[in-house]
Amino acid sequence: MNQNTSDLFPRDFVWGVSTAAYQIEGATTAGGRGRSSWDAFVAEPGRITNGDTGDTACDHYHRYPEDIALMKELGVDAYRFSFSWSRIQPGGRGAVNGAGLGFYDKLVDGLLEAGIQPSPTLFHWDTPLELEQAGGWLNRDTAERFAEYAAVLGGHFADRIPRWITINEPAALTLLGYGAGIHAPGLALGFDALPAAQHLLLAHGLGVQALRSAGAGNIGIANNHAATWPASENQADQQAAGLYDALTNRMFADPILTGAYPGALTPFLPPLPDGDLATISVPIDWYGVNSYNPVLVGAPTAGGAALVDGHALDASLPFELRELEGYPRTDFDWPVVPDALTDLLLGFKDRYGSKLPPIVITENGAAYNVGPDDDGRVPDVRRIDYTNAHLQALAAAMGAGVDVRGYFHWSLMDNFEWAAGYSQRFGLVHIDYETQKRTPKDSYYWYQQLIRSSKGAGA
Ligand code: IFM
Repeated sequence: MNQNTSDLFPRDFVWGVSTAAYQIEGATTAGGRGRSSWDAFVAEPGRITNGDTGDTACDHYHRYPEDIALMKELGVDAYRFSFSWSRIQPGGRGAVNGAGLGFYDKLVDGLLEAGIQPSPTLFHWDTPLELEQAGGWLNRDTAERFAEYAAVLGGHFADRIPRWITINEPAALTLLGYGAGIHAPGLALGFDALPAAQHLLLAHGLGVQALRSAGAGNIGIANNHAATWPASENQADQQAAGLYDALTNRMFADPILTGAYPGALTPFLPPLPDGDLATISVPIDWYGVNSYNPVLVGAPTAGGAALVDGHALDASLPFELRELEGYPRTDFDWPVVPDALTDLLLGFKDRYGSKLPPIVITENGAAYNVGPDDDGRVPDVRRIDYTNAHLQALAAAMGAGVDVRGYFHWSLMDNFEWAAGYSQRFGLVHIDYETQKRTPKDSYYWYQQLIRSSKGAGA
């Protein structure tokens, strides 16, 4: 199985794993780190399953050498992590915190010594709290502050970092954080959340410019995408699915790749200042796709509710997520539909044509909550099946002409899954949160073998 799947990828394909700062680092008060929107959000009662917080998480801040060793053994080419803005600029602006940069110096140097390409995301949702309290991403100033932060990171790391990602999943932050109130900062503004999208887009464009001015190259963004299927042929369902697609898939991709918003969103968007779209669509070197599963969308039904991971959204929304029946489900209740990844990528090729740069899969994976058995082994065979099937679906898209350069599995290790706390395990490495013991799962060894075979190194 491994051998066959690995044969489908070119020798220079980049194999990686992904994580994010707030989800793994812990040590939220160490080294002069400031508070972030997520520190404040998790402290609000009822926000997170079991009242979990990222205070300790995987204690990666202290255990990063062990985690680098695990990645070296795994054989990945690249590691996607994120910088915590609050470690670098505790208040989100101005003076740089040397201890914060120092942590990432050690991480980056350790990765380079291990032969792993550091591939950081500048911002993965943990907005410095002072900026959040000043309006966060609803405030245009946050985009300017992000540019300043990007310049700091570019200036410090350009000569050591071979691949950069500006922002992770701005659509998720806009819609879940400002639209639905499920993520930090917990605002349920509905369509009034959309200025946050504009400012995140602007931040991306300004960030690309700041990184390039500092000498950094090979820059992309990691956007979340789901193949969006209308619930039926009827016009109301088609329209609802079209709007959902515009909001979740096209609100960021279209302006970045084509310099224009999808027409369906115009009624909801405040006018943009002149020049913003040119900044937003500044060329990138590759486009990152985070994708897990497709969605089935229909027109709202009486008494129906749009659901995201068990959270009911505002019932007055002009669309509704429907149950995709007939597919296996992960333990997070996400449908497993590998072909949807092929579908999604072919859709990208059709929609954006020559405007689409090479793609990198910056996240893909699944939550299966399997722990060690009596022999200490973690037999997470469903993760292996999920990943294998998605890699085959990816290869099918590549075979049909989509230029994909790399795959980063989400995630290296179990971690803090946002509103779901520690209840969902996405890792190739199991974390015992009591002891912080790391146990590579069967999927880790499977991925290791796949990478070796793909590089022609055999068993
Ligand atoms: O854990 C998240 C990650 O932070 C962003 N993309 C989706 C993952 C799984 O939900």
